[in-house]
Order: sequence, then structure tokens, then C-alpha cells
Amino acid sequence: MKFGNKFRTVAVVAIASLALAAGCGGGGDGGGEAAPGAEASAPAEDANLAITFLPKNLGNPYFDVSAKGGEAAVKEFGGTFAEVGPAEATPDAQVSYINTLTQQQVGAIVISANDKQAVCDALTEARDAGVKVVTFDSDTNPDCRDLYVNQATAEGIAKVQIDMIAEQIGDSGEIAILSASANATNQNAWIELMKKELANHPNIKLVDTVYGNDKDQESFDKTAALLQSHPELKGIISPTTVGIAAAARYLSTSKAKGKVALTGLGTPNQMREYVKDGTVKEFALWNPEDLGYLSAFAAKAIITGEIKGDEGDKFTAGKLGEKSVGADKTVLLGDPFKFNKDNIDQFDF
Ligand code: RAM
Repeated sequence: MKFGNKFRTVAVVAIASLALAAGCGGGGDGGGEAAPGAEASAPAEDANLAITFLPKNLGNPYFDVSAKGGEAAVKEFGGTFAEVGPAEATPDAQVSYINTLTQQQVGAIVISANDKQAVCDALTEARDAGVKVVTFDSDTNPDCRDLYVNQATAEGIAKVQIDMIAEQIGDSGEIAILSASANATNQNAWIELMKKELANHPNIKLVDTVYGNDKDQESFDKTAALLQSHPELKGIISPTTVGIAAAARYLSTSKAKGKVALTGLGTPNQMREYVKDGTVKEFALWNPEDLGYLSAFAAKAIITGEIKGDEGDKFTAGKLGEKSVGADKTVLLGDPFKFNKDNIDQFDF
């Protein structure tokens, strides 16, 4: 296995934060060190609560915020938190990290998958070695993980975005989608359902779907290209926080500002200036910090055996209260939330 410099740097940071957590977390037995090979049925005090988050990529503010929530939760229950991840949002890059975490015998990997199948062999090896696997944000196929923590239903996420664009363009005209990477499970599920939802809007025509790979510059360039190739474009939906922020930055200084509507999924801190300068009217999201927090508690509940992941299982997720497992071993955070100029200043993430 080969590890890039990036991995080494991140691993060092992760180890440093493990040491920090052990030093000041207070609550973990034996300074919070992971107990290798802990079983699901192990009594809670012997459980291996070393929980590592593996986002699609590092350097994405959305995942920085979800990691913050994860870390807060892990501190609360006295485990050890770490985050590792690739620079590029690709499944291959995630596989090396999964293999390393398996060798390190962490208690759980909490992953947002760049592909629903390509990371599965590595995750299955991890599970065979006793590591619990919780997906969050972007799922794998259900048989590759113990639990999926879903931010909001895919139907709800698709509908809120179509509702917003329909309202913003008078329910008529050409639209395009600026997505993240072409294999991302969450993006593809939402795009599929948005297409279905468009059946209720016969005058809106989806003319293109492009991919900025959750890279700022690539998303910016793809926005410029969309406007060039579709001069009649009325609106863009970007269901990715990286994409919508880059598209807003492009539009804000272009002739299309205020003429081509932009909506999708963004973080309030990245979108604030574009809502205030009139580039964007309204967009949606959930609270990524809560998503990370819930995912960490879900991982703990699986590690300790508090839940098995069966439908109807219940566990306590700290300040979020009691949560239950639904169909397909899925736990739901809540509903998407819409941000606009009237409420955006009430949020800081
Ligand atoms: C980006 C990622 C993530 C998605 C959000 C909305 O940060 O693509 O997977 O859930 O946007």
C-alpha cells in the first residue's frame, strides 16, 4: 500500500488530536486508548470507542463542520476522535484510508462514500476484522455497512431543490445541474429524484448535468461553461456545498447575476455574501454539525451493542435525544431547511 504525503500529514494531525483528546477528554478508561479487537457485545466500558471520520475529501467546509460535530460527540462519551481523508473526492483514494484504519483496528469508520460499490471490498474487510462501519452523508450499498446516517430523506432533498428553482424562475425555462463527482451516491440519488419531481413542472427543461468534482475551481469553470453553452439558461441547481458556492462566486461578478437563478445545497457561511448581494435568493441544507454529532453517537451505539442496526432499534444521541433505526439500517437526522436573506444571519456554520 502506498500513502501520499497528505496521508502522513493528516495521520500525524490525527494522532496529535488523539493524544490531545486522551489528555483532556476525561472519561475514557486508560487515557482513551483503543482496545484492539473489541467485540460488538463487549460491555460498554471495554468498548473500542476509537472513531475515525473519513469524509469524501478534506478541505471541504461542509465536512469540516460535520467533523466538528463528530468530535464534540466523541468527547462527550469519552472516546477518541480522528479524521483522515483524501484531497480528491474519489473512491480509490478512500480505499487506502479504509485499509489503514482496518490495520489500526479502530472501533468504527464513519464514512461519506465517493462510490456506493467501489469502497465495499475494503469496508467488508474492515468489518471482518471487527471494525464497525457507519456511512453518513453519502451511503454505500446497504450490505457494506452496519448503519447509514441520512441527513434528510432523498425525496425531501430533491423536492426542496425543485420547489426553490421553480419558484425562482416562474416555473418555466431551461435549467442545469452542477453536481459534485459523477459516482457520488448521494448526488446521484438526488439527481434521479429531481428528474422525477420535474414531471410536475412541464415547462421546466433540464438541459445539462455537469460535474465540478467538489473542487472549487472546477465548479467555477463548469458554471462559466454552462452559461456559454446554454444562452437561454434560467437557473442552476447545485446540490453540493462546494458547487453552489463556486457558482455563486462566478455569477456574482457576471452579467448573469440576478438573471440566472442559482439554488441547491449550501452552507450559510459560504453563501451569506451571495444572498446579501442578490446573486442567490434561497438555498437549503441541514445542519452538518448535527449530522456529524449524530453519526458519532450512532457509531458508539453500534460499537457497544446498544443497537444492532435493526429497524426499530433505539439509542440516545446526546443533545439530539432518542433516535431510532428505520428501514435498511438507516437513521434519519431530520428535514432540509431553507436559508434566505431573512434568516441567514441566525446561522453560523
Ligand atoms: C458537498 C458534498 C456532500 C453533500 C453536500 C451537500 O459538501 O458533496 O456530500 O452532502 O455538498
